[in-house]
Amino acid sequence: YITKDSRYSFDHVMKVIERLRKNQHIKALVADDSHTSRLFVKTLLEQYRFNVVEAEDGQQALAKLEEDPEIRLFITDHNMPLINGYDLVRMLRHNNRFKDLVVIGLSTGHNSALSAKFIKAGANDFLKKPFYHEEFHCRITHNLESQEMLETIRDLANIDVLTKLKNRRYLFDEGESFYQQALSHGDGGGFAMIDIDHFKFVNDTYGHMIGDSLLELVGKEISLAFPESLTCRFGGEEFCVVSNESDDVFEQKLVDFQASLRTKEFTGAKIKVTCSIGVCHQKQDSLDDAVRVADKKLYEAKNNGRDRIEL
Ligand code: GH3
Ligand code: MG
Ligand code: MG
Ligand code: MG
Repeated sequence: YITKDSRYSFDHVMKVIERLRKNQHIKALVADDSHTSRLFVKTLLEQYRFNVVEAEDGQQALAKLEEDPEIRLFITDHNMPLINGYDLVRMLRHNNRFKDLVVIGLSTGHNSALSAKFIKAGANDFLKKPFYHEEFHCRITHNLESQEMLETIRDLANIDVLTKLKNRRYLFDEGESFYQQALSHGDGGGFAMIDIDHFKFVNDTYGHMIGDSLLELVGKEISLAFPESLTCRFGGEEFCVVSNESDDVFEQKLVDFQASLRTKEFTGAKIKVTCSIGVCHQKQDSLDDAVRVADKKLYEAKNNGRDRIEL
């Protein structure tokens, strides 16, 4: 893959080395009923430093993908017993869990419509056997890099840069389905809005940089306090939590969080802060409604003296 072609620049070689370094952390699954074919692809992938697992038929491949979320690259033959490669790709693409899996189809060149079928079904790419090794490498690298770029862009769009919590955009795009799912699981579906008290005072007294690092630290505390929930930075010094736990468990966690925040000293300046919390107690039809209710409760918590929870 660094061929004898002398036109390759130093930059190109460095890029290849960087790619090989990343590949070490990527688990690839090779599905092929032919032992020889499977071994051949596996050996090639191992030369590129991938961590390779194998499947002998479509059903085994599906089982391995379902049980191992670390598999990020899937190279599949078409003609296999139990489930063929094309049907397998269609099944995977109907499951949101596998939306980030890079899938490359492989087959002998008899059926010229097969590559289009694979790609229409959602495969990232397709190669006819036998293939030129360097083309195999280029296509895999190209598809992995596109996928990685997509994930970076998605993170940039959904994650708050300062606190690394999900942002408001994510809350309104994806939060609704999280909320509905939580509601459907028995007594989940709590929602809380958390606002730091007198945060303007922190900025005015210690400066915006310290204010920023305090927001970062509070964000970290929130993600630690509600690991099962969807935690977001709603904006400014306001955070929110969509819970999929029962009301009792959620409310206890809110009480504990508020109490622990009271005792913490943040940054080198040993700043202490408190927060007010508004909780949407009754289940609402939509996340928008839950936000509205919790916001009103938060306003009450502020009016009733701050550093308190209103249910
Ligand atoms: P209250 O107890 O009523 O919530 O008072 P407060 O001062 O926390 O609320 P207010 O809404 O008056 O002020 C919020 C402040 O948060 C003002 C704004 O400058 C600051 N803020 C918002 N976003 C950021 C940020 O990203 N970094 C920093 N350092 N400050 C921020
Ligand atoms: Mg086969
Ligand atoms: Mg505030
Ligand atoms: Mg506020």
